Amino acid sequence: MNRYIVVASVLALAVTGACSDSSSGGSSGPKKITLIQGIANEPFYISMYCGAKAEAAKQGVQLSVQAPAQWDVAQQTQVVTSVAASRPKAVLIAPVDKDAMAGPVRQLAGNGSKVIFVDTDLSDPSLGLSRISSDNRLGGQLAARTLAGQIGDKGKVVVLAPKKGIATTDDRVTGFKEEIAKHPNIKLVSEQYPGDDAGKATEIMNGELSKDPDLAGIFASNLVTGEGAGAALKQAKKTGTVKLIEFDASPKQVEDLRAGTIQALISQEPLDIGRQGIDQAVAALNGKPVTKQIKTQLVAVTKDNVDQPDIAKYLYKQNC
Ligand code: T6T
Repeated sequence: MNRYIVVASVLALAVTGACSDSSSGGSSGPKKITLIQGIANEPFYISMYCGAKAEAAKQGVQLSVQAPAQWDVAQQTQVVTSVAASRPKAVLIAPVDKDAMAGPVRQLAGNGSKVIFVDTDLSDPSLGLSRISSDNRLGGQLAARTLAGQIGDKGKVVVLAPKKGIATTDDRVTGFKEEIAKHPNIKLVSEQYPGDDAGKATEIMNGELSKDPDLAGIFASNLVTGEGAGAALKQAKKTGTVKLIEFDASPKQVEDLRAGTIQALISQEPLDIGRQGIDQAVAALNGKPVTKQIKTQLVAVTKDNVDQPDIAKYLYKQNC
């Protein structure tokens, strides 16, 4: 998809958000906050925006949203540069690389914006007033235990993550490997990084499935790599035979869970991450104390519990 079309559509969303979110404010108008997502038009970040938007309306601040079309340092840097120039009072950002985005984030802070990390963050602990995310390492461990249960605690497994250097998925892979190491009859045969690209993930998984026809399980550490892994299993007619555990819970992933392509989803609470991001930004803007680190909930969603009322908040939205 053309990057400019995507960015433009996200900006249009921002304008809508701005109109409905700017109901209150003093003579100088409502405080402006910008959310910079990791990638545009993706249910995890759409849900985060929905949570932030609702909270911004409650708090009387004006929220806009921007995102790169792809999970890409250069594209997100461009977005950050233009946001920094507009000097919003606060920025909620999900940096696409824990080291490479440090410079652009410093630029935001240097221009006077309060910076809050939502979902991903940076290696440099001095940056960001607050960091709000799932406990991703714990999520990786939960994925490994869930996969072990699905494959009878034995067999070959593969782990997929978009790329190294993303704070969240790095932690998920670490947690997954830590837990798998405790299961002597499970062998991690491959760790693959296709980029945040479902097509490439499918290609790589096709190769893995031919290399190891007896593969028992796959852990796809995010929505996009999961989409690719699911497609490869469908092409190879191995759905249900090779057990698939994925992070996230987009409408498409939930559909695949119900159909038996996916055995479990390790789902996050992106709405809550967005909500708490706004709360932390508003606290910082009002000179109130902020919380340096906030961990939101994770849950393993299966075919058996997907319709339980307490699971609904873990299922992602396609629009607000
Ligand atoms: O898994 C989420 C997010 O938590 C991660 O940081 C990047 O990938 C997703 O956006 C899903 O595609």
